[in-house]
Amino acid sequence: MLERTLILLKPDAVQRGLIGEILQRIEKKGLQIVGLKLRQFPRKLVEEHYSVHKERPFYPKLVQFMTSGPVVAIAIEGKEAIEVMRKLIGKTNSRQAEPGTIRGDLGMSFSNNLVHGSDSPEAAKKELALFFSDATELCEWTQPALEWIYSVQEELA
Ligand code: IDP
Ligand code: MG
Repeated sequence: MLERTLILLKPDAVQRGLIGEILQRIEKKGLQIVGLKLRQFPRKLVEEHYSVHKERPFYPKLVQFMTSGPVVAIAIEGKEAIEVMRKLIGKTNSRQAEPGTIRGDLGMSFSNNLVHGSDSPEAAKKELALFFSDATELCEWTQPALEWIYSVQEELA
């Protein structure tokens, strides 16, 4: 019943020294990190990741931005992790994103909006396979606080 999602800390988050701040928000929420790496990802991989936006006017600049420096790729696990992370991240345009969200608290830009989060189970599956193609990079483990983060009887039955 636990779900996985792919999160990227975009080059602006890395360059602005916000890796720790954003990871802390994810951990504090009670989501579990099952994969984590920092890398300047190849253009081909980024193009494939954003292929749904291929025809959009912002696509070339988006690919350029996402390959301009190191990115942190994170595999996250939790109940309804995809939706929970999308809420934590906030609206795409950081200026419109609600206070309390990552984009709402930390950003001012539409394009340089700090974080990517998969938007559906299909997207999560595809994106996790792209960024963690080697399954040994993902760890199977159970956080000790799991039964305090959730009600075991109500939520993890
Ligand atoms: P999302 O990241 O909130 O899911 P998407 O619509 O999937 O937003 O767009 C992917 C990324 O492309 C955004 O996070 C943002 O960096 C960039 N982007 C999307 N729409 C625009 C736009 O209208 N102007 C500039 N950048 C955009
Ligand atoms: Mg998207």
